[in-house]
Amino acid sequence: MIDRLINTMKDLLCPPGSGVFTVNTAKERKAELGKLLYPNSQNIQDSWEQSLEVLAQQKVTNLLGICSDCGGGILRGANWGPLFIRLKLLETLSINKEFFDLGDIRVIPHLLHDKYLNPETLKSCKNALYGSKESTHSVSPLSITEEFLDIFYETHPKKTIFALGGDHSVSYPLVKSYLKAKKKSGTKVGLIHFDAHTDLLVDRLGIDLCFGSWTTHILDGLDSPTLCYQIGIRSSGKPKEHWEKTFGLTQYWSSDVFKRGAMEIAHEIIDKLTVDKVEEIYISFDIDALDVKYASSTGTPEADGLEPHQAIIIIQELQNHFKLSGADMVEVAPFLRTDIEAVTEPETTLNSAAIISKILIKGLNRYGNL
Ligand SMILES: [Mn+2]
Repeated sequence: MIDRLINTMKDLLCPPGSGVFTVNTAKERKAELGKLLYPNSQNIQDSWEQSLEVLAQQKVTNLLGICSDCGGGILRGANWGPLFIRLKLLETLSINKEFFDLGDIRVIPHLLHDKYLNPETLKSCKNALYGSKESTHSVSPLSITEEFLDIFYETHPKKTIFALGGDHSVSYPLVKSYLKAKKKSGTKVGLIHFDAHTDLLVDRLGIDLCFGSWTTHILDGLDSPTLCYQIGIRSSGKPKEHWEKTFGLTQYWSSDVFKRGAMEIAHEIIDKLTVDKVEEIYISFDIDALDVKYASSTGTPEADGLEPHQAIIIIQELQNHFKLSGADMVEVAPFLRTDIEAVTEPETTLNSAAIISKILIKGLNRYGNL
């Protein structure tokens, strides 16, 4: 079982920071990350493959990069999130001992999900990724992520994943596999979704799994949509009541957080999840939940958003009451920026993402990962 997982990882994943298919772009940054993760290595591919052999014994959470922005569609560039956020985590926050790096999902940047592909394209992409047209592996980033995580959780049901996106569509396979695993172990879970947007379209121009529609389709996997809480919403064509009535979830818009305070909101969610007998939670964090002052290097920056400390209070209070057993940080696009006075980008956005990622990683490590 463990061998099967490691062999699958060698097929479906690549070394940390290598998920964007490129020859020269950001070459120095990749080398820098390689040095930080494998200090004495002559060959990153070999060092990464060797490191996978000790996965089973690791007691910390597992970091997974998904460099896909094919599910985005306004300004792309979140494919660079995993490389840049890792560097920030390691260089500024020095937390290399607090996570085990699984590497990045292999990404064909033109693909989203295998269900959108015809048989010829599937075959030629299988050939490109795995050297055989007859391979049984998936080829699109969302499909590969789900395939990998299903085997990961089957092999190690108590281990946790902290994922770096990618546009927000990557949370669809991340949360889907997580929910399947939790259902199997009989664990009741809630989903906490930080975002400026609801991501509750049924489809966008006919595509059902994208950054604007992933939440709609993940609700089916929860015991009840009432176990989903969205925080930080402010850019929406329809009022809160519409979304709550249509989908059955609960929203705290960023104006609610400013009016009532982060602590009060956190405790209202905690009380409701407690009544519903939830044991564990997943937190999906779209960086645009934060105000544009703290996060402008993203595809759809929005004003009037959360202050980082408000998000942190809510995350920490939730972690004090429920086991955090899955989390992601998405939509950080370091090559994008909005010109705002006195804000240096992408450093500001990367710092915000790294600080919140660190809190999520510590939360995931709190109850062990074995
Ligand atoms: Mn989102």
